[in-house]
Amino acid sequence: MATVGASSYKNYIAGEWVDAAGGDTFESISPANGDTIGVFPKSSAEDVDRAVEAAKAAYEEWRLVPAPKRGETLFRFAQLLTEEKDELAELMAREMGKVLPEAGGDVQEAIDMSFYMGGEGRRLFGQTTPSELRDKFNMSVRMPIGVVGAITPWNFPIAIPSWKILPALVCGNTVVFKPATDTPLLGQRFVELLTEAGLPKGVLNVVHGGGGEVGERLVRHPDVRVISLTGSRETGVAVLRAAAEGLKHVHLELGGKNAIIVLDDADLDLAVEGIVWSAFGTSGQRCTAASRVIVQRGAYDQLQQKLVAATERLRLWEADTDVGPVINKGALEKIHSYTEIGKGEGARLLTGGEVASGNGLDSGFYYRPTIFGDVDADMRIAQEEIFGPTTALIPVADFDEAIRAVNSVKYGLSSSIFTRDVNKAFRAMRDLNTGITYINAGTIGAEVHLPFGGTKDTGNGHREAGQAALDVFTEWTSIYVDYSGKLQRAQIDTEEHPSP
Ligand code: UN1
Repeated sequence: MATVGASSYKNYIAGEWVDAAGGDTFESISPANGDTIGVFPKSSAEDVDRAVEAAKAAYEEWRLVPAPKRGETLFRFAQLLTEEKDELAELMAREMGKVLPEAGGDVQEAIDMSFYMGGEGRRLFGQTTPSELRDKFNMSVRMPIGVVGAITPWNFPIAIPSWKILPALVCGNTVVFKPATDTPLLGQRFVELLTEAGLPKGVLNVVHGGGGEVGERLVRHPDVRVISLTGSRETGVAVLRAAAEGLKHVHLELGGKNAIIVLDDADLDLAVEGIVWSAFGTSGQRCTAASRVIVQRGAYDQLQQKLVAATERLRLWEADTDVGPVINKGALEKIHSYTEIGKGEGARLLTGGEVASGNGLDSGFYYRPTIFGDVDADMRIAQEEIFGPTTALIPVADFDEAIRAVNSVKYGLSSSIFTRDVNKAFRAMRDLNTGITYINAGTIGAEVHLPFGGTKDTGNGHREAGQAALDVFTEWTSIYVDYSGKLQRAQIDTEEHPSP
């Protein structure tokens, strides 16, 4: 694997690559082997202020570019991403630790989003509707809002920026982007390619650095009208509080504690494949990862045995890796602390439960795929987000208890049910309180043209992706055109009902 070398990178503000005003830097480290990927500006409020000023100035022109033309920039971006897909996937494997096929999927998601949102440039539909008065025309039109602050996580370092930045741009907003400090080079490449696709100066700016300085200032800056954040519940609450005084639009995509239900009548081999993919794909570091498996007692023993066997076949070392490292040392420690918590709560550790070493893994942050059995639905390992390759098997008596268990957590992102009973499948679609539900598939793998997001503490009622994303990045203007040539007062000068 080629080494990137510790090159230095800069912020991108008003079309110029610039160092942080304070001159501080931080390093991006590969979770696979500890290599330094690059050195990045550790920015402060001053850098954010400059970027917001640039975005604010660029907005006045960008909002007037016809939306289909804004969309064409996204089509070019999709093309560039396609050309660079392999290079980006390899970089992602190094900087974030995702295994190559999944890294390719992450980039593909951004390509799909770019085509989808590029097409929105020719839709952005509003409504026309009859007036209650004669010779009057009514319509509602989507309008851009202004400067958007996009704060993105490291787990989908190309896909998630695309979910926020592309709809923001096609709607006519300008953007200040703060990529995660664990994946700044991927954020940088994202901005370079989008710039190459033809964005005017100032329309997209990137400011590297931590949430405490860069994120905090973005959220509080009076000229930032919209904040879109994917992160933890705690960060989401802090952002909402900080944004309250400025009455900003805040879109939050937060935690998950997603569950797969396996009923007695399920195809168990299919269920096992779905669980392995959902629990251990991306080393369990997806908001949609399945960290609970709720199994009807009749299937429990067989499912447990098949699942443990399939999990123990997963490979962690370099060639043909199935499961990559977790993002950093802190994550490794947190994941292991939950193993201790699970043991302490009386759950049965069936496999894993330790840091993986040997085979060249010691210089990275690898954790063995971990399964707990005989877990109660109210244990901490079944309630709290772990964000690692750990899942909990929860035995239940029947369908109703399974639904209650899924809904017993504070989050509501993704859920799934394996059953051959169509009636139960439809009841599950109605009764599972999550923003995403799968039937006979795992909990991961959302497609870009459907709304993405969750209920309860997973967010604050918004969705990204699909048409729903447009609601985050536009405001409605209702327009009334009176062509009667006289004053017509709504609700007063309307006609009587014609008599029958
Ligand atoms: C996330 O983990 O924040 O549904 C996003 C999926 C992906 C997106 C996950 N397409 O698994």
